[in-house]
Amino acid sequence: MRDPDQPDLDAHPELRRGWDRRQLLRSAAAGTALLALGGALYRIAADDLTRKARAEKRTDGRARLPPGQRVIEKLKDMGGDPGDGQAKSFRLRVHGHVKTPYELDYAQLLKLPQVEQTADVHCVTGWTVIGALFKGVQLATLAEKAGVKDGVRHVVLEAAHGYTANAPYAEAITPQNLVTYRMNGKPFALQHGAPVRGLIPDLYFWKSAKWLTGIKFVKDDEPGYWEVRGYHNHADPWKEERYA
Ligand SMILES: Nc1nc2c(c(=O)[nH]1)N[C@H]1C(S)=C(S)[C@@H](COP(=O)(O)O)O[C@H]1N2
Ligand SMILES: [Mo]
Repeated sequence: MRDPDQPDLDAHPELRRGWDRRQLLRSAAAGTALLALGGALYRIAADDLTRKARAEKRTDGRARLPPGQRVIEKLKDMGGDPGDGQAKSFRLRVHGHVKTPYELDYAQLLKLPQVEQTADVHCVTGWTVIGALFKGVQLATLAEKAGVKDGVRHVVLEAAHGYTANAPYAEAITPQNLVTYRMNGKPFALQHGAPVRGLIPDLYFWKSAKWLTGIKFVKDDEPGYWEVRGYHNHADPWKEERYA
């Protein structure tokens, strides 16, 4: 059917250029509106997730969403100095104040007891990703295999190019803390820590070292990369322990 606005272009061919141009502008404007709508839909979905998470409680009684956080739909790439990302060159050194230090390659890591569990992660910049499925090995399993000695109070996650993050030993060996190589069934992209990253979900996300190379158990605390740069040593999102 003819657009009711369209002039009779057969009778008035001189109007064609103007009309075509008007159509072009119209469709461009429609495209812009669609893009804006796409962005708006994305925001509405995230706002819904935020509202829903705010209304929920965790099984430990804490609010699902820590104060000052907003839910987004996928991890943001927060940068850092990447490792080579390759499973074949991956080595994890488990050491420190332990009876039996050891090193694992990727295949050996996969031979240890594996767990798969959902977790929420909270970035200090204010975004949260909820309900992601992570697969890996519990820090507790690695600790047990090393035979952690008396007096150990802290764990240091070590990563490529000297990045480190510290956590209290007692909080690191609870079941939700992993070295992980799958998120929602997929390997981590390089920028998200491939092939293996740490996961300490109940502390701010900078504690979850990407491009993991080692786990060190220590008696005396060793504040990590961000902890010596003004960020809180403990980093509990529910207490908003963002900065020192
Ligand atoms: N090795 C390493 N791990 C790191 C970082 C880093 O710079 N280097 N950044 C941390 C910070 S500040 C955050 S918020 C998360 C971000 O992870 P993502 O980029 O996968 O979202 O990784 C953490 N792990
Ligand atoms: Mo961060």
